[in-house]
Amino acid sequence: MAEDIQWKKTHCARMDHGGCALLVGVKEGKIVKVKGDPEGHFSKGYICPKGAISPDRLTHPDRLKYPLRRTGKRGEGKWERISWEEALQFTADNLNRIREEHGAKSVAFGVGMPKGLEHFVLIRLANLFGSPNVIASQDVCHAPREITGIHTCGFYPVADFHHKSKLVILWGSNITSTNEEGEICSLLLEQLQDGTDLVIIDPRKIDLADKSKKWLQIRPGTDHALALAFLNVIIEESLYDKAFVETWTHGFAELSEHVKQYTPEKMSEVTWIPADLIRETARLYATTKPAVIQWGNPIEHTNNTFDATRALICLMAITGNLAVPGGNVAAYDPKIMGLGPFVRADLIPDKRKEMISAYHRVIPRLMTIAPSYFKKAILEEVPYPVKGFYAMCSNGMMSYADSRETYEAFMKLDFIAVADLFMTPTAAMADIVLPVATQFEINDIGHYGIGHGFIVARPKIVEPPEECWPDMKIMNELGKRVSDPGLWHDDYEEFLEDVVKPAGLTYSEFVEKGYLKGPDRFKRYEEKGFGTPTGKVELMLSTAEKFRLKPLPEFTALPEETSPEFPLVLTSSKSRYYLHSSYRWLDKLRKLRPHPKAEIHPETAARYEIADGDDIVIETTTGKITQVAQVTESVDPRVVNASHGWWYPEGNPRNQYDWDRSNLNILTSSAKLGREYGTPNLKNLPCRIRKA
Ligand SMILES: Nc1nc2c(c(=O)[nH]1)N[C@H]1C(S)=C(S)[C@@H](COP(=O)(O)OP(=O)(O)OC[C@H]3O[C@@H](n4cnc5c(=O)[nH]c(N)nc54)[C@H](O)[C@@H]3O)O[C@H]1N2
Ligand SMILES: Nc1nc2c(c(=O)[nH]1)N[C@H]1C(S)=C(S)[C@@H](COP(=O)(O)OP(=O)(O)OC[C@H]3O[C@@H](n4cnc5c(=O)[nH]c(N)nc54)[C@H](O)[C@@H]3O)O[C@H]1N2
Ligand code: SF4
Ligand SMILES: [Mo]
Repeated sequence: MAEDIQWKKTHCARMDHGGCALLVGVKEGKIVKVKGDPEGHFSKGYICPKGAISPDRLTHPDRLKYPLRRTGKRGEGKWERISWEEALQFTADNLNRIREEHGAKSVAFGVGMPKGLEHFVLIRLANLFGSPNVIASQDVCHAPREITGIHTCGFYPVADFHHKSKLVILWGSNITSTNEEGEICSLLLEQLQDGTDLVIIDPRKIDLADKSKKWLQIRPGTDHALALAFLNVIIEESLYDKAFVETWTHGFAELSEHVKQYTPEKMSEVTWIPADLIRETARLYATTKPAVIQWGNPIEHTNNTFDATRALICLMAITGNLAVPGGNVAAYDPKIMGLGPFVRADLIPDKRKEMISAYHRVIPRLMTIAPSYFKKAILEEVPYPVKGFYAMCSNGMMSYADSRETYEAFMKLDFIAVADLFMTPTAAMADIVLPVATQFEINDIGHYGIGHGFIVARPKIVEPPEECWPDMKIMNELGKRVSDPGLWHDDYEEFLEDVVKPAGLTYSEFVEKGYLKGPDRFKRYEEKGFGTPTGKVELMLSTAEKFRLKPLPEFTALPEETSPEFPLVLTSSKSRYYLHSSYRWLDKLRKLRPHPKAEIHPETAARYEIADGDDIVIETTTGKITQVAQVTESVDPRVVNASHGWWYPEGNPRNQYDWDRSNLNILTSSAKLGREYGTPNLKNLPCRIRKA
């Protein structure tokens, strides 16, 4: 039997940021097995349980297979099957009508976590349609790191796992569960085996804590305070890289003076980390070279994210760990098509001034709209009304902060089209639902535009079922009906050719190679300076006044005020078994993690008379939800670590599949946003719990 399995190579996708090289076994046109490819350049045979189960996404009986049009009231769960021709024309007619009545910018285009090349085809669709409004999760995902990086040192400093570091700090990054940015956790595990030291900064005792030299159990949402205390110690004790600081930084004197106030003792009260441990860790980071900070998502989950990311880059710089092998580096792309030409940014020159966020004066270079500002435009018509929405790869009902507000906003929209592979709470709110072909069923390119300097091939393995279309094809055909048809391809697969053509390759030649990686280049500043106005790392921002930014990173107060009524602190983390809101419908994954778990300490459980496995109500000033208590010593007694992304595919379709029962974002609010990125507080929320 094994003999008639044909093994094909591709890369994993859409279970996290993707990247592991896979061998996919096919028999009679069906995928029968998936395993890690030992020849994989980055992953060398690694595969996680999600990756192994990933073909089950394709064969679920309830998968969307035909275009659907709403027949009942919005959200009522009544649909009729229609043809693709009708679906495309109905969508195009609505988008064109709204553009005529209210202008192109009153149609917004939504994406979620970047999943594949369609992400950039969607931005192109928005540009060609004439709308400056692409709604994305960037406010809480990577924009703070990337764009603060560009303003501070001219590039996005990614962790270089391709060269050996003496010390790795996992700062709010649970890489063995999340494989962040496809920075394949196998590369890190290899280094650890090879003697690299590890420091963990996490409110939870994550798996790797046992392998770490130090674990700093930080109070959620206080990462900026900790980073400032590190700066204080390193500067006070003269542990910084003097030659680098003198030649290559701007504003060191001002930073030194400014961080004097953030003593380990004072910041210990804020962060709950003992002052001695702060001192020892700062010393360790400053004196071990090269040392790298793998910074995770939680540093982007409060309205202080600008301070946190600024302080972290200052740390990388003054310790001489910026742009060196095994440190935090600029990644250079291989010779492929640039993003600007791909999305036809030239066709929408006034985007910066016209986009919704221009009104809110977000940081320059953030080119997508934070969901909270998008909802303000729908509900309050500020700065202008938004009436239409085309969303793909995105489940805003679950992933945007303040879910009840999201519901209200979606109810108020004139027209919503959603492309997905399953009927999600967001798709359930649409007028038109478009069934997509996805990973293993489409030719795709991974990691384009992600900033890590490589792309991976994800060739198609099997045919999609029934009437499922690749997103790229849907948009290519819709695009011809809502914008100049001459700017779209005859065959959507030409988008793949466009990307790799500058490398002198066809898509199939690229597939043969498997991946393309840009050159390793270190200390490029020695030739050209840093890409900032001063040509140096701007510890103090020279553009602060011009862009109304803080010149120096600060700690002023906790993201949310403490309150006796809500005595516990809420945080969350991603599940190793799911991607955000996706795939709760897969039996094999559901068996591994059947419920949304909320971790609480045994003391806390005892205080509230809660037993392991009890349903508990978690409540903040914004709302309440139910999750399942998991009693564990891995969290502080003052902390609740809840699960994100939970809805129930088996739930009631008329209630959007019980979207409000366990959804973490019912508890978050978009009332208080960080000005630079429009980021809400997802961490450090005062909360209370009780047995349900
Ligand atoms: N409170 C809280 N909120 C958060 C976060 C958090 O930690 N806490 N995390 C934030 C982060 S980092 C992110 S990136 C966002 C993620 O938010 P989203 O991107 O909205 O969430 P996902 O579940 O990744 O994906 C959304 C949808 O994409 C669909 N999908 C999968 N593959 C395809 C495909 O090929 N084509 C199409 N059309 N659809 C597909 C899935 O079925 C799913 O319904 O959430 C953010 N929201
Ligand atoms: N399995 C899986 N993998 C994923 C995803 C997924 O949903 N599931 N999502 C993908 C996406 S879009 C992203 S952006 C990445 C995110 O990847 P990560 O950054 O690794 O994601 P998280 O799990 O949100 O947070 C990482 C760790 O931070 C800890 N933490 C919580 N609050 C705080 C805090 O306030 N400070 C600090 N220092 N630590 C804190 C959590 O306990 C957790 O262990 O993962 C990607 N990979
Ligand atoms: S770690 Fe991510 S890329 Fe690798 S197999 Fe698992 S889901 Fe796929
Ligand atoms: Mo993300």
